[in-house]
Amino acid sequence: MFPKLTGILSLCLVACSSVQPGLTDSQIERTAEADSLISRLEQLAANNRIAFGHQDDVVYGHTWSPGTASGARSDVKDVCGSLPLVIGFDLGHIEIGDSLNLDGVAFSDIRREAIHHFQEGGIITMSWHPRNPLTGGTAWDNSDSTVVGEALAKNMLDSWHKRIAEFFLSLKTPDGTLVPVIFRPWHEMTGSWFWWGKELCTAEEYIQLYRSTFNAMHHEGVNNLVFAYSTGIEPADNDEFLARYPGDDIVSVVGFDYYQLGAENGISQSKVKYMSEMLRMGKLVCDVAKKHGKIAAICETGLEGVVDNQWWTKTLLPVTANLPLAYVLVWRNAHDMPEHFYAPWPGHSSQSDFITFFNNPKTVFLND
Ligand code: BMA
Repeated sequence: MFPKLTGILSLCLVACSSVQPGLTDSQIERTAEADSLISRLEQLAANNRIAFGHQDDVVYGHTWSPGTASGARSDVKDVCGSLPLVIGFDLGHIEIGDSLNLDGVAFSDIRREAIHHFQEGGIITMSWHPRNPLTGGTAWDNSDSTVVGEALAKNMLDSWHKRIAEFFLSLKTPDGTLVPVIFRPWHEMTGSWFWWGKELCTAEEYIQLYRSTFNAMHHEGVNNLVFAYSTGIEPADNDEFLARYPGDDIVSVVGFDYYQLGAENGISQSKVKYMSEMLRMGKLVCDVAKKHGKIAAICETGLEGVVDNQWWTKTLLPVTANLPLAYVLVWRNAHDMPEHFYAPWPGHSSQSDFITFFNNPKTVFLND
């Protein structure tokens, strides 16, 4: 499918092979499928539905490893009979040319499953936990606060961008249609646990970093992306949320990541805090979305080990009930860390509550 070109400026962009800072959303080149994905997300939110998402859903699960049953299994489907509508994958380590991502999933499996899920009517989102380009450490290596400035000044991300661009362009169905992807780079920038975090770079540097990724994708002809900007829960208000916002001209989804923390003081207390912060941030992103003509979402969430049998209907559902959020994605069910899972698996104690959540008219799964 050829990218849709709108506006004279877009035509110039093809010739110039770079995107200028002043572009408006309508002037960006995007495939018809990426535009349809945006409309679909808008419709979900407008109809007061919410798509359910799960990270790595089809590439491994609580009791099965990557490679063993990729594409043939899903913990979520084994519990409720349907795949999630949204499946998340992570591109961490693609930048260094590895064949497996940071959690041991083959990029060839991610490619195959992303294409397949799209063909089945599903939605794909991709995050990226790239290594630290200065120290060679992980995405969580926040030991050096010059990294973003250095990476930008020395064009250290050029080869990394080329590799992710190549991957996005390889997500093609047999008829040549590029799979649209909600791409969520440089996430949780309001905290300081990643090397691109708040205390490690200025707002200007962060915005330059995000825009360099956007520009690089367009330079490489990647037009199947819908960009998401997802903070933590640090922002106290819209201004703080938008302090590092890369711009209305390039972002389509505004969201946040937040988890219910372990129950140091008892599950009921952690639930109270989680629900109040989810409601506060949910309202905040919906308000920003409304004012900026964007789509609001909960890009990452969950309660590790789902140690509350009624978490789905008594915690997650109520915080999303009255908000126009397009989707909510829970994090991965690790196969090699028994307590590290965020969706139920067959036999898990929250299974029946999850089925009630699945049957609720608000939630949307692939089979809906
Ligand atoms: C984190 C954990 C890690 C994982 C990372 C990227 O939150 O799940 O184990 O490596 O996400 O998927």
